[in-house]
Amino acid sequence: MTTDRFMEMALDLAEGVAGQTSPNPPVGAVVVNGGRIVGTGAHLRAGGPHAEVHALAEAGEFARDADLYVTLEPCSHTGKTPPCTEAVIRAGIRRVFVGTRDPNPAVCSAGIDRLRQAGLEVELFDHPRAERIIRPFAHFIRTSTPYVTIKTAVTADGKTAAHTGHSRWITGPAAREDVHHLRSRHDAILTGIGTILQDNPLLTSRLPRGGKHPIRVILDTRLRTPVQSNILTNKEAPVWIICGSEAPSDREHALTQAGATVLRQATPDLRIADLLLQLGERQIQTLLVEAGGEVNASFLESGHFNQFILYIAPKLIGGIDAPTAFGGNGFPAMEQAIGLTFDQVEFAGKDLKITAIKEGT
Ligand code: AOF
Ligand code: ZN
Repeated sequence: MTTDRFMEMALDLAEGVAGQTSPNPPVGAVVVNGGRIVGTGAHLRAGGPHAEVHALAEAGEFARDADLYVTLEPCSHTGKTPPCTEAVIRAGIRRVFVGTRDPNPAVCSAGIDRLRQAGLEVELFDHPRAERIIRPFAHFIRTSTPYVTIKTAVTADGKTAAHTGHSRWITGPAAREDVHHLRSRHDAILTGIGTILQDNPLLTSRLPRGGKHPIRVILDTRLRTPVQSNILTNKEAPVWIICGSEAPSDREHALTQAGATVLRQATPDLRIADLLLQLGERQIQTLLVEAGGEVNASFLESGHFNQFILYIAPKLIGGIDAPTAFGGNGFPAMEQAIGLTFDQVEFAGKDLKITAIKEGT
């Protein structure tokens, strides 16, 4: 294995815990002594030991004079846990390879400086994968609001259903399983009351070998969610319902009795900016929007999203009245279009999966 391969391994470890560490970042670490892997670790949950601490514990005495590969700059501050820099120095590590700097202002560069000052050799990779993995954390640290991904599935002519409303299924089994992975890697999933009333979804993550469920969030201005809907009778994950200031209080009572948490906004109509602050306060770092055209449009038109994941099925359905992924009014001219950068293009079975990042995010 070359040195980069050890970093790739640390990155794999970090990717494996994406979605379970909020509000902390997912981080992986590998300790290598004389070309042998002597310790591996990942940050498993906020409040628990950091990735380096797990990897050093596994390495024990073999950490002396060894190299440490860590996807994120080791922390130099005391948070819920003591600084990793001191543990690294104490263990006798000689060289540290860092995937990317920690955007947390309490750490940024101070971790690397501390290690160098103690005489360790530090190499910063600025690795694109390491940067991609902590994008949601970097956004959350900067804005105190979740990193928003809008996901949609369309036919090759851009429709999300037939003109009759029929939509099961647009994409094939591989793409649908990929969506369940996506759900399990998010802290929360959001849909609108329209989707609840029309599709009666569960919004859980259903993977062949299990997966973490996201918190389920419904945008429901007037609290029309039926207490008998699948999302409420299924207790696998919490349900948070966001309503406007004038939503009836008897409905709030009924839904609370049914197990939901009702979060009321200060205005009669829902505001996406306020929603994101409400979710951020509750430590939601990543939000997956799986909704219909109107909710998608409110995220698009307010500009409050970061990533767009598009599954395209090799099918043509046609129809001027067949819905598309974004409703609303739309922007009047091409100069106002929201610019995207295509980050990844891959196959999911027979379907295409395009991951795009909003420009300026
Ligand atoms: C690392 N390794 O595995 C992680 C780091 O409250 P604490 O003590 O858990 O600290 C959280 C902060 O530590 C978090 O905001 C981020 O800056 C850094 N996360 N650092 O060296 C890790 N998860
Ligand atoms: Zn740390």
